[in-house]
Amino acid sequence: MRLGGQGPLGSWQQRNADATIDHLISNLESSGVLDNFRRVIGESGAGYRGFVFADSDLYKTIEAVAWEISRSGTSRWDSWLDQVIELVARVQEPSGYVMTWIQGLHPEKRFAELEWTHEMYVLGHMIQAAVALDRAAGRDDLLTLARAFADLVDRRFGPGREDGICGHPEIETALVELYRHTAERRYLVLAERMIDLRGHGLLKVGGLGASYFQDHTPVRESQHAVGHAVRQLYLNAGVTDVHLETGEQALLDAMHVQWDSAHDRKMYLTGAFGSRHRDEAFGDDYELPSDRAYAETCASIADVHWAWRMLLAGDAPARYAETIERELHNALAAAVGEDGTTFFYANPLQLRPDRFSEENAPRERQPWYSCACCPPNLARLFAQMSAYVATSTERELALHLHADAEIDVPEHLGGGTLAVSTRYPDDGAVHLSYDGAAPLRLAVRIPSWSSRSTLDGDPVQPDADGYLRLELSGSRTLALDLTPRWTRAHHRVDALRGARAIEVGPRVYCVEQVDLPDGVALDDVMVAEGAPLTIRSDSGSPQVSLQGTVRSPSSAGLYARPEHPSTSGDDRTVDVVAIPFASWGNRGSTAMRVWLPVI
Ligand code: FUB
Ligand code: ZN
Repeated sequence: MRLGGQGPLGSWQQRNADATIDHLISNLESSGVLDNFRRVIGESGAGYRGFVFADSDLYKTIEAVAWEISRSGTSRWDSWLDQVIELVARVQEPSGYVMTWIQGLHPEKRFAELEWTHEMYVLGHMIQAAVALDRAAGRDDLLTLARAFADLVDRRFGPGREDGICGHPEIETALVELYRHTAERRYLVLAERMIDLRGHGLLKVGGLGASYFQDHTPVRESQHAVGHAVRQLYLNAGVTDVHLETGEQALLDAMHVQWDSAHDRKMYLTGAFGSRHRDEAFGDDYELPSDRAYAETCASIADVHWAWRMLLAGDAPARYAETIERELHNALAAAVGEDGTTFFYANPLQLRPDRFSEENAPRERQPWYSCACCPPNLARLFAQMSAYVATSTERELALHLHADAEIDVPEHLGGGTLAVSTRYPDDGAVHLSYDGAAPLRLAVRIPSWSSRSTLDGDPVQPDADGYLRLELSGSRTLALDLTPRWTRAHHRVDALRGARAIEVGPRVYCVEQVDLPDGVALDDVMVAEGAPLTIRSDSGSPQVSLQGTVRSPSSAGLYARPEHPSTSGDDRTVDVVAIPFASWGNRGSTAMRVWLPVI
């Protein structure tokens, strides 16, 4: 499976390889992540730098390199891998333990403050990197180290031993993958045990409350996505993984309840999560402020992981694929600058002109953060993205994401190559061609927003599950409907009442100050209900043009009696251009908004 360069997914992968990975590697050095390892073995005199979980930045970067090796076969980073894996090996204790914050700074806290120390979180990332490297490059040196650490955790916290869970879920999904990779069932048992133990108040919660760590209620009884958003979503990925391996229905039932909570009541239009800066947390149902959205990049990545596992669980693949698509083309696309070396940590849907920069929520993308979880997380996701495009069953090949790609068709479905040629979502035409001897049984997802889809010009309707089934031989062209559309929010979302957003295909659009005439403030621009939207695709991603109204605020001040007019009466029209949210903030620090007030 190879992504091509005509569409964004393939271009993001190329940018990741050309710019992002080297940028990460140089920041691992300058931010002290590698020195943290060296100081444990006396090879650096520098003090510990970064957050307690800084080791995970290295492991995520190794994972990104691993998936890039599997994509392109590059050996460009082989000697870097040799060096850093050898460094980790020297830092690792004979017991298997390796975690530089504990070893170098707080040995007394080893496994003693699991709510904060992130030891198992770091191990989770180490495992994921190690499995990726063995799969991608056939090198198992990191895997040997990761297994030694995992075995230590198993000896200490495995069945019949001490009860312990990590304050930050992540190890659960990693352990299931380690089980899949090694066929050692005890890793699956350990993952399941950690899920069973959660929700019984094992963590000493301090002022945050147990829900911050999802330790307030047993997983199988949980009703709401709550607390720290990344933790909840990684946990859900792990729970779904355990269900996929054990088949336990109660876990999947709980995940359906969680899914509805997170996606039907707490997800931003852009596929972002976490409406509170405080505790980096989910808000209440329908609490979705655009300007104060925290919307951490890692939360959308975690949700991609979870959604993919829900898709594999089999019940409603189109729903999960469409969610992944929303996240990739909006929140996650916007989280990286065109340069591939600057990143957003928080992804609000509105930037006011005078909004100050906060830590983790700056006005502009930054090359790095003191809490640097997001940049390497993006890199590993982009490097791995081809894995999310298609699946196969005994019966058919299912195309979940529309992406320029070449897909190796499994032998039992006829072998050969399915070529998907498309500029989607810049263009709705998806050309499918298959070179096998017999027709390929293909299921292609038709997105819910595509109201008039055609195949070779003839109207088509998907089956009830959202997939169009065809027997493909030779070439055919599916055309998805990219007519721009208005979107409203549920009436309970107070922050969005009286506002509309523009969407085109899977993309959410926004308006930036830089596209408005001089003297027009973005926050004074309003739109008429149902105003006509015109797509313009001169070059690059299509823009949407429309007519708006510039409202001159009345002199009544911030609050006034309802009968007092809110405008000074000299409203005027203005030409408005909307661009994909994915590319906002690439032309300087300018005001931006997704939701436009209706006049
Ligand atoms: O705690 C590890 C990571 O740091 C979390 O996932 C992010 O939200 C950030 O707090
Ligand atoms: Zn993050």
